[in-house]
Amino acid sequence: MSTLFIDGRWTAAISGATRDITCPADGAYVATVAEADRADTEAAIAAARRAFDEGPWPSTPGPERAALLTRLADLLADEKEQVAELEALDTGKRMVEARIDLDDVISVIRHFATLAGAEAGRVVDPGTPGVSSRVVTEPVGVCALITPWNYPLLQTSWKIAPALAAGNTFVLKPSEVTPSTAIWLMGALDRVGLPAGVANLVLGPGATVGAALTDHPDVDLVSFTGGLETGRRIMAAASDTVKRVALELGGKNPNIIFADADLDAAIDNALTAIFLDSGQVCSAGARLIVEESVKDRVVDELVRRAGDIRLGGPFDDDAETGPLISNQHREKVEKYVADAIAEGAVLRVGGARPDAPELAEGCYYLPTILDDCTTTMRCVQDESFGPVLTVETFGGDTADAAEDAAVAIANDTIYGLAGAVWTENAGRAERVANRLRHGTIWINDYHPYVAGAEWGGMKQSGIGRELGLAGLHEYQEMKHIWHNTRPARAGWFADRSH
Ligand code: TXE
Repeated sequence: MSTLFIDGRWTAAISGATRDITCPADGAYVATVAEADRADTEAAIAAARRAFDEGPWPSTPGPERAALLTRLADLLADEKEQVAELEALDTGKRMVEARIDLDDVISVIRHFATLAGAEAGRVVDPGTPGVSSRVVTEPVGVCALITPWNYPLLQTSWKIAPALAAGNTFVLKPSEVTPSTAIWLMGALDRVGLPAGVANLVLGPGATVGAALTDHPDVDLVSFTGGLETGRRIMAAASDTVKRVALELGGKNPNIIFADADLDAAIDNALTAIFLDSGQVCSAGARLIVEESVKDRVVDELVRRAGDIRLGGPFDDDAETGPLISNQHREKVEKYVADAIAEGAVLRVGGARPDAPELAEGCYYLPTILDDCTTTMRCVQDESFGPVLTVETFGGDTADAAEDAAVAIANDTIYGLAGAVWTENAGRAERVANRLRHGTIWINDYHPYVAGAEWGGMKQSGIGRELGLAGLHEYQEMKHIWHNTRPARAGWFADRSH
């Protein structure tokens, strides 16, 4: 099964190992792919190293790199339906969501094409006659790009597009359970003319393939999106060779509703915030923090509507959200809910697998709301990465006290990725947004992002901001060049030769 892409060639794993991919929506067989190990990964790293040290790509002019990325975006636009189907079958997500993801991928690639073609570097005034001084940018080198399963091609595009725009070479390791769009991508990069060895693909488990990428001395940069525990391991593994590290490690994101909010809009968006893609979104609004005076109205309505959400697979046009990624992940979510109830949370809706026979073969879990939660509970602190909303309340004798309480609760987490505040009071909205220690804050909205804005986490949600479609800086080294056109003797140490 030749689905590894190394040095411009499709190849099987050296060991001959393979893995079957199945669709989480119904357990149906999707594909068989090669399962790499350390030896394949080292071959891919060697190819990327050669392509960086000897190949034309790092010194290819920016406009040519931009043109290649534009051809890639055009190709994806042409083949969007076919690629959306690959993504939907691997993840179980609905086609409508897969198509939206691919529109995002196309705009990410076009965004970085624009940056690749732009002038880089700047002139610095050296303050010395006869000297010119400038800061130039260079690619970092060989990048290990490790991605998860929830938005496979989108998260891949956030990494490969800036890496290529800046002139790096890379080895991509997608999640072992969602490899199909990464395989399409390698073929597409080959078709649009990327030189051999610049883009390499290894498929396989994190513990072997991922680990081989993060401790290898020939890898210069690791960019990882995934779970906090894995992120910690990767940062430790990368430290021996002092690699550049960019991490996006999820969040436990507060969604704060003040009593003076437009409650209909807030409730509607609170459902999207947590139940989109069954909560398997790093920025999911998993913590509802609602002012006491409107709590019953808000939560009763959320419970009613959550109970009506229709579940279904990629081709079910009536479905509103899909399955979890695997049975293993569903079991983790089930344990999380059981533990939450054991520690005092009150189950208001969900908390079980659906009983509809047509969903029996899929990894479905009902939209779930846990009421009466407090910040000290594990369910409020730990990411479930499933369709589970916890409810906390706040209040105060004065408006200022209520604001302080909401901010304190929302910041009481080791994560810091995203959050939202709902209020019709513009001053309060700004004050709260400024005080929240999370990397993206939405005011009276949830989830949107925009090419050109940055994305990344504070605290233990991560390191680095490149993941959000901003500049190329995470994938570039800065170099200062000082050019003295009138070299003079330095005169520090006496020349005693005469
Ligand atoms: O993620 P992992 P898992 C969170 C979410 C979820 C938890 C675990 O809370 O429940 O993580 O999910 C590769 N060295 N997020 O186990 O393990 C792995 O092969 C190098 C949040 O699926 O982090 C895959 O390619 N790589 C998140 C990638 O890391 C390793 C999205 C992600 O897998 C490795 C997904 C190692 N030692 C899960 N071990 C987000 N931030 O959006 C694993 N990998």
